[in-house]
This record gives sequence, C-alpha cells and structure tokens, in this order.
Amino acid sequence: MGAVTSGEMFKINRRDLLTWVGLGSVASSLPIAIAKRVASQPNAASDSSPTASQKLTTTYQFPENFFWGVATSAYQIEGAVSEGGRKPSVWDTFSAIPGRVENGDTGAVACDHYHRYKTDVELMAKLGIKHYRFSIAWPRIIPDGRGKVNEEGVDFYKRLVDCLREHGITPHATLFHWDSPQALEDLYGSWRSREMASDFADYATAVVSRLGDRITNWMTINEIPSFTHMAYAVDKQPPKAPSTRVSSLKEVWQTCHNALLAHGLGCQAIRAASPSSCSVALVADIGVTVPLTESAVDVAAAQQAFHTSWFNGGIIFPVLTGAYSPVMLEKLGADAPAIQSGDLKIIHQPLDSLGINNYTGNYIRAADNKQGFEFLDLPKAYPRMYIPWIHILPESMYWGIRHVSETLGRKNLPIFITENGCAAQDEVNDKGEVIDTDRIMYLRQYLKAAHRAISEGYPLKGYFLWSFMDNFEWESGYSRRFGITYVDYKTQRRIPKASFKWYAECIQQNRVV
Ligand code: GBH
Repeated sequence: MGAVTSGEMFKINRRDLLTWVGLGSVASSLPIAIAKRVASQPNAASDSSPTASQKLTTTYQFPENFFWGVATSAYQIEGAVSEGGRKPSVWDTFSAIPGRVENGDTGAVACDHYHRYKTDVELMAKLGIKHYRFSIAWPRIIPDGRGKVNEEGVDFYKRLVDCLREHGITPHATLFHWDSPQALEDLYGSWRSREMASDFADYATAVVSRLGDRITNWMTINEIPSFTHMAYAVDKQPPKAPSTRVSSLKEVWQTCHNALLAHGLGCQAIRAASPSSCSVALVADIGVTVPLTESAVDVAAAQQAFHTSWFNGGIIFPVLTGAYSPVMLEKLGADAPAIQSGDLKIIHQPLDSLGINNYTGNYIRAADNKQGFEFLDLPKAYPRMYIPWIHILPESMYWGIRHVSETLGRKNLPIFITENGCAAQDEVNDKGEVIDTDRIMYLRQYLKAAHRAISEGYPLKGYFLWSFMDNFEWESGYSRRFGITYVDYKTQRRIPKASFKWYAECIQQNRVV
C-alpha cells in the first residue's frame, strides 16, 4: 500500500478504517447506524468462493477444539502472604531487601486475588475463556516446605477451582512457579540440594491427592532457568530469588539439574496420586532460534543453533530426548552438572504435552565458521515492547513449536502455548479506558504465527495469554503491566483493556481478528 497523504485520509470512511485495523467484527459494540452498515456488507470470503485451504489461511480460523485461555501465577496475583497459614517464600524474603525489586514493591498484596478470586473468575467468564492456567503456592500447602500439610491452604484452591468449574472454566494447575518455601532455603539451600527434588515430589503428592478430584491438567514446573540460572550466579548478584552467589558455574548448573530431577519425580508423584487419568506437562521457556530466511541452509542453521540457544540443551533436551545435548555438554566442559546414574531416566518421563512460554527469539543464519551458524545481533532500533527483552518476533511462535516437533523429533507431542503476551505502557484515559493497541498489534501477529503452525500440521492444541491481569512482575515489581485487564493497585479496581475486548472477539469467532 502506498503512503496515504493526510488529504486522502479524510476520504476514508469509518467502515473502511474498521476493516483495515481488523475490527470489522465489533458490530455489536458500534452505534446502531454503523452496525447496520457493517451487517449489510456482503461477506467477502463467501463471495469469491475460496477453496478450503485458501479460506483457512485468509481467515485465520482455529480448529474447533482449540483451547483459548489466560495464565497467571500465585505469587504474582494472590497477596495474602501471611494469611491462611501460609509461610514465606524466597520471593517474600527477596522483595523485602531494599533495592532488589523496583520501587521496593513486594507481592504482599499484589492483586489481592486471594480475597477477590470470585469476581476475577466472573471476569474470566465474561472474557469467554474455557481454560485457565494458574499456579499453586507450595508455601500455602506445606508452609515449612516439607512435613505437615496446611489444609487451610488447600481449601483456598478448592474454592477457586470449584468457582472456575461453576463458570465452565477448566483448571490447568502449575505446581511450582518460583515461590520456593523459605524454610527449605534456610534448611539446605533449596535448589542447591537434591533433597529439593524429593521434597517437591512429596508436595506434588500432597496437592494431587487432595485436588486431583477437581483438577486433571497438571504442569510440574514453570521456566526452570528463572529460579536456577537467573537466581544463582558466580560473579554477580542474580536478579531473581533467592539471588544467591555460588562459587562455580557448575554449581549453578547443579541447581538446574536438581530442578530437572524435581520435574521427573514430580511427574511420577502426580500420576501415582491422581484418582483419575490426568495430563502432565512441563512448562519451558525455550530459546527460539528463527532462521533469517527460510532457505534450507538457514533452517538447518537455526536447528543446529537450537541446541545452545538459552538453556535448551540442558533442559528441554534431557526432558524430551533423555540426554543433555552433546553440543551443549561440549560447550560447558567442566561447568556441566554432575549427573548420577539413573538421573536421566527420572528426568525423561513420558509427558502428555509440553507447555511453551513464548515472548521473543533470536535470528540465526548459516555462516562459514566452525559451528556453521551465527546468532545475529538486532539493530539498535529493532521494535520491542515496553520491556527491554521483548523484541517483536512473531515468527518465534511458529519456530518454537516447529523446533519441538521437528528439531527434537517429538512430532506427536501435543503443544500448548502456556504464556504469550507483552508489557505495554498502559494509561487510563479520561474516559476511564485503556486503549492498548500496541498489545493488540503484538498479540495478533503472534497468534497468526501460531495459526501458521497449526495449518502446517504441527500439534498446537491451545493458547494461554499472559496475563489475565496486571500483576507483580518479579524484579520489575508493578512497574511493568502484562495484563489484558488493568489493575488499579490503589483501589484494586479491574478495568478490561481494549486487548481484553479484542481477545474476547477472537475467542468468540475462534480465529484471529
Ligand atoms: C515469564 O517469565 C514468567 O513465567 C512470568 O511469571 C512472567 O511474569 C512473564 O514471563 C513476563 O515476564 O534472552 O533476552 O530473550 C519470563 C522470563 C525473561 C525468561 C527473559 C526468558 C530471556 C531473556 N523470561 N528471558 S532474552
């Protein structure tokens, strides 16, 4: 499309404009005169009688049984940190140390979801989701990390899940989203010890034996690097809790290996404790390598680079293939973790699906060097969202899914996008609305890339948008908003943003609008 001069702009009518920006379907919320005009438009798709495959690619229609959802996590939304018998997690301790979290923010109140879950679930029902991913707080269920179960903590999740089910929403529970009990940090250094893996398995048993009558979709652990590699470091104060300095990189990798063991033992514990057949997954933040072009050589380069991108070779490889990537091990040398015999068998449990958290990626091209590829730096002005690490790479959605299927050779493993979303500089305007067109732009492009994966036959089964509402964004505190619902933290008022209404329309039409 050529440049539109401001003079020409005046000739564009409202209907054209709505169609251009993809809002042609919001007829129900339009003034009646406009709604009538929209309704009287001939349906372009049926007019030109496209073939089935053309129709699929031009309308971005999703399969009938596709799961549309939203995601949150316990520490980021619940608050009520010392209520109902809960004891501190490492994030309570960490955020209480001045300077660790922006503005000195903590999760003490967060979105007060512990008290407001009913109205939050009502709002989810208005959004039209049928699936909700949340996490269960270990320090609510077993406040000392091991030993006695706190039934009052369990009761909160019973209430929440019953409320979800009353609204026709299926619960998907993550057992661990970074909130390790402080007691275990004090006792044996939490993830530095293998004991953490068996304590996690006992915690999984405690949860599933009590909630397994209400929940059948389980995820063991969310994003292993975020509480291991980013929480332990050798020469700097790591950004995430418990933020411990250790003396070697090998020790950091050991925390990661212990988390893999926890995942494996956790899978076994969930299956043993579940009263009915259930689904078990891991949630991984894979480092997505995107080929600069889709030439055969660049695609091969992206596949090769996938091994050493982020922590893939040491996490998703052992979990899905039963072995650390040899390329990764060679690169690590003496820094690789100690692996005891039998560990890999525990780690490589059968999974019912894999959850992928996708936000961004890296461009790769084939190169004339020893490894055969290179990671490309992004130009300084490459577009990003309102947080430095989210560069806009919609095709990372497609390639993340394809790498798991193809590069890891797990063709038939169902995949869920368990998180995708972005921070935006949201402001409430004088009409009391939040018009986050930048977030809509971001989400729309990523969903189109998800659709491409499905249309090429990759087994993507569902999508959970991060996040249902603004929340405690870890070391950024409340300064970064990822929600499609705005939270006014002073009053705890929820304001559905423009992206909320846009997502509701996608769900309702079962396609990207
Ligand atoms: C997820 O973390 C969390 O699960 C969620 O709790 C959080 O609120 C949400 O996303 C938004 O941050 O190598 O530059 O690409 C994401 C944490 C931070 C993990 C960036 C991967 C890669 C940085 N991620 N990181 S980069």
